Amino acid sequence: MTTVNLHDRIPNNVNLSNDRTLQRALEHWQPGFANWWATMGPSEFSQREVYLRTAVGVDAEGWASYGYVKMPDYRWGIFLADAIPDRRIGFGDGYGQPVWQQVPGEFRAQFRRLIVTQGDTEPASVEQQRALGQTCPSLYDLRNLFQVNVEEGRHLWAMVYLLHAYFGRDGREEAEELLTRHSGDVDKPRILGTFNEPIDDWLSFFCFTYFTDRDGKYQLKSLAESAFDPLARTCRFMLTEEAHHMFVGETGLGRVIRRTLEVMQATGSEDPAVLRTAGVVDLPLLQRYLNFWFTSSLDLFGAEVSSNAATSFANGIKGRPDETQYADHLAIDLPYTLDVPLGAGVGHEDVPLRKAMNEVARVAYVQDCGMGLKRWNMTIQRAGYTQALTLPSTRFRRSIGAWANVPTNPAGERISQEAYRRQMDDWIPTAADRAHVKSLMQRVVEPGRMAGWIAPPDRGINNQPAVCEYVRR
Ligand code: BYC
Ligand code: FE
Ligand code: FE
Repeated sequence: MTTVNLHDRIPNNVNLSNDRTLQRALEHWQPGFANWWATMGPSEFSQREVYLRTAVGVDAEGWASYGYVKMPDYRWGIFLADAIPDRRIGFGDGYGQPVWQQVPGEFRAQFRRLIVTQGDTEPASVEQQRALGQTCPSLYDLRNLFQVNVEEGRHLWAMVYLLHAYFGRDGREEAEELLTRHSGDVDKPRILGTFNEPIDDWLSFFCFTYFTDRDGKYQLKSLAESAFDPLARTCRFMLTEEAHHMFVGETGLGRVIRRTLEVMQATGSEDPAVLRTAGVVDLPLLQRYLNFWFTSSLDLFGAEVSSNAATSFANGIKGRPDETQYADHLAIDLPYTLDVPLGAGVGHEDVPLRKAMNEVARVAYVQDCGMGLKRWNMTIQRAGYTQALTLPSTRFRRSIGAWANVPTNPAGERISQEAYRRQMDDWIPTAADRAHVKSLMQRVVEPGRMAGWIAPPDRGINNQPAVCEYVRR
């Protein structure tokens, strides 16, 4: 295993102290990061001690150490998964050749664009989530929010390391830019759509960590296949952190549902008005939140037909998630059938598989999204109710790709623009929905207490009790 230098100014397992120039460049970027965290991160809580895990190694067992840390003192660092000896390119035209330790000049622009896009999402999410601490439902949830935030900060470090180490001056400039674009900024927004959507309440946060961090999982899986080995190794390690983010989303939404079911049983009512008065989230409202964040996150995979994706695949830049599951890693000349708008209905079009790689990843993602819904629906059924949560069609409410701005209902059936506009309030959160959710967002910070709209977690963090002073003064 590579050695982890935790006591360097920048913790790392890349032997940073052996490359003085790089070390100095990153140390030069570091205060900018600290300043960004202090102004755009959860700064209100900078003096609190938070029970956080910190990466201290990269092997599967025991990479994490838990303890109370003030967030500004968090040990953000550079961690790459261990190199796989004699690793070979796993897909595309260079299949079977040795992987690269440097970026080939001809692919530099493409790599830079992907790394910048990936890097841009990480601080964006911290910016989106920065006010949530004010309305946390419990100290357990507050701690999880901060854990996600510091790790997204570390993911930014991961991409900045690659930019500094492999892209020279351009890379250093891009690293600066990552701190100057801001989520929702009218002049300098973040690159991808979802990362400019406000996350004002915890229901949105749980949907975001369920759906949008899961896009992160699939994009990182694709980049973990890359022939550029430092990128692959970085993404492999990031994936180990990502699991917790999706856990926060899945268990968060699961706890919301459990609490709603308790109140449905106690009141003997499924009427949203009754449930709202009782201070919980009715399931139709939750469905609209799911619809919103799922459809927004679908756009993050790019267009169904993409020559960017084809070139990236051909050149070994970006593979498919879990590339090893396929028998054929060249994917030449195979057709892939897509649903496309045809007249007033839905038609089919065969495109070369390589051009459809965004869609291949999206399909895997949608299937993964479905797992949580299955579990939640089981809970609902067991409680004796017939309501079920669903994922809308991938054709619904899209802004990118073949279905962009094509009006359909959540089942994916074509409808008129007029009908689409008229029924939108049934499909995505209304102003009244948001106002209700907002009214529930009261800060609960007494150890052991939980807001009334969410059930307590089954267990605590790192074998600690569920009720524990996870954040303290
Ligand atoms: N919004 O050829 P296409 C995460 C642009 S999440 C705005 O289909 P391509 C995280 C696209 O850039 C994971 N623009 O694009 C989660 C292109 O623009 P240009 C983030 C969009 O390249 C939670 C044009 O449309 N990682 O880590 O095949 C918390 C044509 O599209 C959008 C990555 O995304 C959009 N939604 O695919 C924290 C991985 N979609 O170049 C973190 C790196 C597309 O023509 N990025 N466009 O000006 C990529 O792999 C690719 O850039 C994309 C797009 C998959 C995003
Ligand atoms: Fe991330
Ligand atoms: Fe994440």
